[in-house]
Parts: sequence; C-alpha cells; structure tokens
Amino acid sequence: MKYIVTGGAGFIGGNYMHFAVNTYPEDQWICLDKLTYAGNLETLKPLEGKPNYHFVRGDIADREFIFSLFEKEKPDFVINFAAESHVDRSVTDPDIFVRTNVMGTVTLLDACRSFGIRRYHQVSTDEVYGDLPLDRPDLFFTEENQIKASSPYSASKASADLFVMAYHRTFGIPVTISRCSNNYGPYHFPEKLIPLVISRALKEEKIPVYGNGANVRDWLYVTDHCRAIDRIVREGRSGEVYNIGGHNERSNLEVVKTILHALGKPESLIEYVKDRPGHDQRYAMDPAKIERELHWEPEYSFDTGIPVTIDWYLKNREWWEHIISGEYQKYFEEQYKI
Ligand code: NAD
Ligand code: TDX
Repeated sequence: MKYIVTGGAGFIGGNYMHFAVNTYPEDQWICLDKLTYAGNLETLKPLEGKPNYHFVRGDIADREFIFSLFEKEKPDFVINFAAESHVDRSVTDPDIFVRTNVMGTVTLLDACRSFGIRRYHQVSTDEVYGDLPLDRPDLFFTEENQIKASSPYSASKASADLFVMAYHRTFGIPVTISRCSNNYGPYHFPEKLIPLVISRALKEEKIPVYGNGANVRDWLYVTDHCRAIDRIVREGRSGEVYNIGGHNERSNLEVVKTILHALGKPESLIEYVKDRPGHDQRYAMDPAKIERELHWEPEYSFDTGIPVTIDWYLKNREWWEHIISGEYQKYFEEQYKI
C-alpha cells in the first residue's frame, strides 16, 4: 500500500513517520511537507535511505502540485497532519490558517475525489469542541459534542472537519477524523508550552505563564497518538470521528512546576504574563469510543511521559538549539516582550 503523509516534517507527523516507516516496511511512505518554520528535515534524518520512504516538498493548498503528485503516485491512503498549528500565531495572522488548514484540506479532498482513495484520514483536535468550565470536572468532550471553536486556529480546524464530512456524504469519499488532546514528546517545536518550558528552564530563562496558570489541558504522549491514528486508519469505520486522549488533565501551572522540579530549577523562573485572548479554560477528552471499538489505550501517563520527554531534550540539544536561534528568537520577543 502507498501512503501520503502530509506535515510529516512537523512534531506529530514526524513521530508518525518514524513509527510507520519502521513498523510497516512492506508499505510505501511518502512524506509531503511545505517545510514552513515548523517543518524540520532534521526530524526525518534517521529515515533517509530507507527503501520504503521518500520526501517531497510541497504545499497542500497548491492545487496544481497536489493533482500532479496524486497522478504520479496514486496513493491508497492520505493522512493529513499538515497545518498551521499554533493558537497564538492564529491570533496575530489568521489568513494562513484559512489557506493551509481549510483550503489545503479541501484541495487534498478534491484530489482524492479525482484519483480515488481507500481512506482519507484527517488529524484534527479537541479544540474544535471549544472549552469546558473549570468548575465542572465531571464534563468531558465526546464525539457528540457540538463544534464550537474559540480561536482562529480552532475555527480553521473545525471548518476542515466539516468539509471532510461533507465530502464523505456528498461524494462518498471514505474518510475518518481523529480529534486528539494536547500532545508532548520528542521533536516538539519550542513555541508550545512543554518544550518551551524545558528549553528555557535549561537556560535559566523566564517561563511565561498566561493569566494565572489555572487553565487545564489534557496531555497525551505523542507516540500514543500515533498508535491511535494507525488503529483508526486500519480498523476505524469510514465516516466516523474518534476522540483520542488518556485522562491526563493538568493545570498549566502544575505542568510548569513539574518540569522545573524535575530539572532542579527554581519556581522563581515563572513569570505571569498577559493572558491569551479568548484563552480556552479546560480541555478534557472522553476516549471511550476508541477504547471500546478499536481497543486502543495509551502506554504512557503524564507521570511516565514527562521524564522520557525531558530526557530526550537533554540528549538532543542540537535539534532544539538550532531552532530557537534566528527567526524564532524574533517571534519570541514580539510575542512575549519579556
Ligand atoms: P507542527 O506545526 O509541528 O507541524 C506542522 C507541519 O505541517 C510542519 O512540518 C509544516 O511544515 C507543515 N505544513 C504547514 N503548512 C503546510 C502546507 N501548506 N503544506 C504542506 N505542509 C505544511 O504541528 P503538530 O503539532 O505536529 O500538529 C500536526 C497536526 O495535529 C495538526 O493538524 C494539528 O492541528 C493536529 N493536532 C495537534 C496537537 C498538538 O498538541 N500539537 C493536538 C491535536 C491535534
Ligand atoms: O508561553 C506560553 N504560556 C502559557 O501559559 C504558551 C506557549 C502557552 N501557555 C498556555 C496556553 C495553554 O493554556 O499553555 C497551554 C498550552 O499551550 P500550547 O502549548 O500553545 O497549546 P494549546 O494552545 O493548548 O494547543 C495545542 O493543543 C491542541 C496545540 O498547539 C494545538 O495544535 C492542538 O490542536
């Protein structure tokens, strides 16, 4: 079978490429990535030279390019990770989120419609459900929850999900959608909370915490997400949405303090900064459907995944030190002014 994996030079897509190319040597794995600021070929270096892998640089929203790639490769499966993924960037520059996340998805669906596909899989997010109140720990997102996005990022992801389902219903394209909670682990770009805290704490730099740090996220180790997507693509029912999560809710302040303690750094590094506009209060997934139907369960809890992640950042300083120089430094100064 031949797979096109979009966004495979990013955080989750990169981890997925490692998992898939090594687990399924009989399948062909094509990584398609535009290599935006978030894409990094260093992440894919260990796969170079493998006979069942190759990399193609391109934009999922470039119709001419996508159609010629599909004509040439005739993929059996498409797994779409490619996206603009950072909420803060969507607040300052929403346009690119519409282009990549919405138009890019529609372009891939059109190519699937023209050339045929066994399964199109859309990698979506818990953020499409909006947020839950902090004082209702009994509430969780199920697949039946209303789509209710808060940020330009989540609005673009929700819009993409609606197109995926519309193409399934209208044109009969076999599709699945996964909606996962916050990921963490190796190759995570240091603009996101956990790698930002690890990389800055190691340099004894201030750690910016939005608002009072009470917002809650539900954390999943990235390889557990990859295994869940694999299960859905191979065994999930077409036309279905599957939530992915492992019941690992933590407030942002708990996350930051856990990492500081693990690294032996003082809590005085924490600096409370202006809150994110429209900041979602709490995300919490109910993964009962994927557990029941596909017998997936996570291998890591937050307490076992965090030390493994910290260890990776300690052993792979070159990977992230390279990223946080140059362009990223400018972004950081404009975003935080600290
Ligand atoms: P990321 O920002 O680390 O990687 C995105 C990748 O997509 C990069 O390699 C980038 O170069 C590529 N890309 C961007 N625009 C492109 C375009 N127009 N054409 C081709 N490639 C393009 O993102 P991530 O955190 O790995 O997230 C991957 C997917 O998972 C996204 O769809 C995101 O919405 C979803 N998701 C992420 C999380 C999370 O916690 N990070 C949780 C749930 C869902
Ligand atoms: O400097 C920071 N300080 C801070 O307090 C940053 C970058 C974040 N935060 C807070 C905001 C959030 O409440 O930490 C929490 C996590 O923030 P992010 O790492 O930016 O993730 P989040 O906004 O929750 O979105 C992530 O999970 C869902 C991914 O980036 C999305 O792509 C995914 O869909």
